[in-house]
Amino acid sequence: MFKKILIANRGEIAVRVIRAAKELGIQTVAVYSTEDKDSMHVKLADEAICIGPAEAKKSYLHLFNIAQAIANSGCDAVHPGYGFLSENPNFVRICDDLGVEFIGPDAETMERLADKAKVKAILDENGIPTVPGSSGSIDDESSLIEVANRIGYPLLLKASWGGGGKGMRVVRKESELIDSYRAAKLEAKASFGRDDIYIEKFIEHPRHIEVQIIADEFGNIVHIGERDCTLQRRHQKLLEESPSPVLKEYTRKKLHHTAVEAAKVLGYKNAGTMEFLFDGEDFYFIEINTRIQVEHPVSEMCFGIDLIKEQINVSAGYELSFMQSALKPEFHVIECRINAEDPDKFYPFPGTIEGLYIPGGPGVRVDTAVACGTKISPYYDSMIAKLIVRGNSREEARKRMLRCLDEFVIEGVKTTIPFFQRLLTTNDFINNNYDTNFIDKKFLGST
Ligand code: MV4
Repeated sequence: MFKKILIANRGEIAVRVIRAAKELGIQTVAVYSTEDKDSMHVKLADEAICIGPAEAKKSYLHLFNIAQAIANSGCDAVHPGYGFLSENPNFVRICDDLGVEFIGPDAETMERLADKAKVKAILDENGIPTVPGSSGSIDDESSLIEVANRIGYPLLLKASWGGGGKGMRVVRKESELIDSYRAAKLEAKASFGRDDIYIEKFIEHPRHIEVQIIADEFGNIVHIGERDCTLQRRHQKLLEESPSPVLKEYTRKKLHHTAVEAAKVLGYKNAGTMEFLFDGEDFYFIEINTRIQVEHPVSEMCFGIDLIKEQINVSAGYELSFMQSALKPEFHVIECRINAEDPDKFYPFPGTIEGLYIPGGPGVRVDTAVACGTKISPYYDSMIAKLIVRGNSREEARKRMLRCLDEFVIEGVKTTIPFFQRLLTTNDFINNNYDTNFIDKKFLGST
């Protein structure tokens, strides 16, 4: 087993990884920007190394500074968390060159799977259902028109190397196609440095459902159920739950099986997530995430496992600690992302936490790195805490979440708590009557 892990991240995910490592008897090294010198992840780690000033580009994203910290720390493994360098194959190669294990997929796999158009084409050839669209990226404007006519409108242009909705354009009629294509290309180039675009049929009212998988080096691949992440705002997830309240048992089993098959086809190792769109009847693969995600605790609480420990285990070359047959979803779980934001406009609202009471009690988990006096920095994302609750039914989990939101006290900054209190009491949430457009179109429009 590893002796010392460096955590190349900050905030609640750094704390989460430090806790898992400690329980495994592994020493921990935090890295931090000057802005974060008093943060919880620095306090909780056995050692801490400063990697630069506040701006992420000069610290948490700075390959050379982090490489130096890795070399100086004497660690034998690195956990990247999510965001920052977690999906950067060059960072994985740096770890390789330094002789330390990157906790995640290997560099070649990470790079190969970053091309979403390519991944879809490969899965399609192997019988995995994907959204109808182009096979790979579109090379020129004449094939664009040809493919668009074959698929039909409305359609969606997506950046092959993209994420977060950047470089995405809905096209409703042929007259808009070329202009939208050129605009998507420019946006993709500016955001990701590559302007490859692919086309999909636009699914107007999907649910966004993802399947957690984890694979070891012995060929064992298991799924840890699905997470319904339909409730988003500007491609930022707000609330996630498991199991998805809209899947019938037959479809759910087929979805899980499909996710595991896709992981096999792609030769995937370590923890990953297969994202699907569900249109009420069928599901379609859209992309794979090669990192641990923000919402991983939803699956952990549903199944009673520890995904970070399993990631560390399989990266160290051990077998997964459980088989598929041992995994049973035991609870309904809901997670709310509590952000320091103006709850009506969803603008970041940095400031200092002057007062804090964190809810507790049975079936409650709060992943956070804040305490009284913590400054929510404008330099990083505005998430203060993940509030995760479980119940024996969706209704019990919903009521427990409302109880916890009521208990939660965060003074000094505005938060998304009031938003969730309204959301969780609307009939559309209670009755599962929503799709990915819900927050943008209906919910905020009516308040
Ligand atoms: C889609 C889609 C509908 N049809 N693809 C958005 C981010 C990326 N992870 C996948 N996304 C979507 N892809 C097709 N073919 C709907 C979404 C989508 C979405 C779109 C608009 C506004 C909010 C959204 C939230 C989740 C997913």
